[in-house]
Amino acid sequence: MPVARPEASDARVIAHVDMDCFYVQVEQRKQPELRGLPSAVVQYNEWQGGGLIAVSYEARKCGVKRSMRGDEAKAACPQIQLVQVPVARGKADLNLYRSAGSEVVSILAKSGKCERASIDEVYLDLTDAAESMLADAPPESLELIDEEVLKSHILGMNREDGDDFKESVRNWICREDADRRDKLLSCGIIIVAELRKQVLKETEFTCSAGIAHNKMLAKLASGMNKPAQQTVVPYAAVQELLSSLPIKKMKQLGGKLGTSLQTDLGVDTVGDLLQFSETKLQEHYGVNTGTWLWNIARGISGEEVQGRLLPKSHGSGKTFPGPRALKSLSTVQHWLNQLSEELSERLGSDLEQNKRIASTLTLHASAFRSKDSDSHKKFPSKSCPMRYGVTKIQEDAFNLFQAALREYMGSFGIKPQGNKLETWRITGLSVSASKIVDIPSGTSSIMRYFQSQPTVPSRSADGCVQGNVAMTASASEGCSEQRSTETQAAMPEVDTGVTYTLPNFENQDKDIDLVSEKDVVSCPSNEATDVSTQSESNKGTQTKRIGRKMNNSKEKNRGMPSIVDIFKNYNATPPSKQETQEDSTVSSASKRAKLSSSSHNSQVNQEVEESRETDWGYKTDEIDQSVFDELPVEIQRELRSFLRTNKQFNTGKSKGDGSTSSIAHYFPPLNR
Ligand code: TTP
Repeated sequence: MPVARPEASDARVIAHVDMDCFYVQVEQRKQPELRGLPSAVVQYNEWQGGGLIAVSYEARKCGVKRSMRGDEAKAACPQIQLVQVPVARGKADLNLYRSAGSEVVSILAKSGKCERASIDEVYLDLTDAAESMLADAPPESLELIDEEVLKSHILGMNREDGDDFKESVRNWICREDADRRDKLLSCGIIIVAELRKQVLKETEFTCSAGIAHNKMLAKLASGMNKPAQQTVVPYAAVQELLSSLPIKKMKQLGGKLGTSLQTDLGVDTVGDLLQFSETKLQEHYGVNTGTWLWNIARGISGEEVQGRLLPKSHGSGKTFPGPRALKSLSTVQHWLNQLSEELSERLGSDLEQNKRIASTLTLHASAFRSKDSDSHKKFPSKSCPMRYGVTKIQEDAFNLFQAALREYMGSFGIKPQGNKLETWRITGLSVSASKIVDIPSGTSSIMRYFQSQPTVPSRSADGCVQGNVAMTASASEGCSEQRSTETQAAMPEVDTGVTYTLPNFENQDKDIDLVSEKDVVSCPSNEATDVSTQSESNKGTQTKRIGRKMNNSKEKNRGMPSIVDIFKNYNATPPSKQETQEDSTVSSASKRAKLSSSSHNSQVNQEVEESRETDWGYKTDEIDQSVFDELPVEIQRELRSFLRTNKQFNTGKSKGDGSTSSIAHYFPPLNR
């Protein structure tokens, strides 16, 4: 079967770097006496020695597997050292591993475009670096080639019997007659070997890598020779690699789509797909999926390495297997509170360190119904706009859960807590924050910042969120993936901290590995679900919120809340330490915004007005003029007139004395 020539992207040099038995290495760095010993990281000790989540290569040699419990691992390998994963709030605390992953990312990111794909995986686009090397110091001109380079596994490399392995690698890398693609790959091999050595030197961690012309092939290759090795896929070796690759081993084909390919089309390996035309695959699986399948059969993937060092979403999850399944609303709420607390903490750090905010909160759960013939019915995932502050996240997460539960139970109805006829059990819960965006500088950021604080969703008598439950494309995040529910179920606990991009599929429901369905529970006062459309969606709401105080100039802004209204209701006094710890700093702003939003109650408004003098925590005459340069003219005008009525406002030039205050000072989260 002829293989179509890939696009120009085959001249790219992409690496996938994957840490070896990562959590074990992190623990070994903490306790160096564990190095070289069979060891594993476990969660929980109370049942059969806890579940293994990471296993050292020494322990793997003794037959220890990740699927085992601690007791089983000890039976298989009596000398195994089990290290308990850190625990906080009754669940695994992965912060140690997350920051160890960040150390690695910061080293790798110096080499080119870098995408953090998970807690311990990174993609690098090394094309520019490889091209520079090829131009300045091509491999054949090098007198000395590092040993680490010579240990590389090059797929399809010809080697006569008896040829020295390293010598063969050297010859392959230094071929003068190689085509440009292979020459670029050779440069990639040298660069990646150097990077891996650097990572080892600076972090004490070993990693493995795949080097190829695209992300898909690089990822496949990185797992082929572990630990501490690198594997290369030259263009000429692609067909052979894919012809023997079981279809289910391919990313995104481990679920229903892979099963369908096996049973409906009799496809066992990725290479088997070559026998089907693009049209045929499209007929079966839709246009996008069909084309994607046709491409992967040929090793073609146009997926770009995204310059992203930070996670695309944050999540906190926990599973409750077997007898630990949750069966009452109060225990669900307890765990949602713990998970929300962790999520809020991470959102707070992200805001503080990276000036990023998340726009969507999503609740996922796995469940079963005890008296159910349709026990495989999925528990629906629900999303709503993100409100910062731990109590708000807890409240929203629980509301989302109840809305989802109501839908899940359908005609069964939700049995009240304590009722003996309870018909549901929760085996996994997770809350995640997605659609994370940078806070842009300037006023619009401030407006969006406040606009993203919707009012509290109202509740019905049964405590469920009111509003239409509707599937929206914006909430389904077709391009992002978190560890699938299947994976979560296999894991004692899951960190859903990092997401990465998938191709867009037309028939998402064909593959269980893809994003699970997500509905949006519309919060009555703010139905925005997408950052880009959020301000549009908020117009009505915001107009209502401040309607009582609108003047003509505000009306020109059609629904934009006046910055004066925000300031009026905003306590700029830095939050106390206690507040900072317990509640993201956004919450104090949010509390004010919320107060404003519920200002239909004139008494509340009156109180706000009365307390303004005391709440207003900075001296208006200390505001630097330059602050206003960041604002649009009409807002500058509005704000000036407000300040004039309160204090004498100096309309002169900026102080320019170095003590310049910034607008950020009035917004503690930005300031801190
Ligand atoms: P992996 O990269 O899948 O595995 P690993 O680094 O332990 O081992 P390998 O050398 O084979 O790549 O996962 C990275 C870390 O994520 C792992 O050390 C522990 C954690 N993890 C879980 O907590 N649960 C899981 O189910 C998986 C797969 C990983």
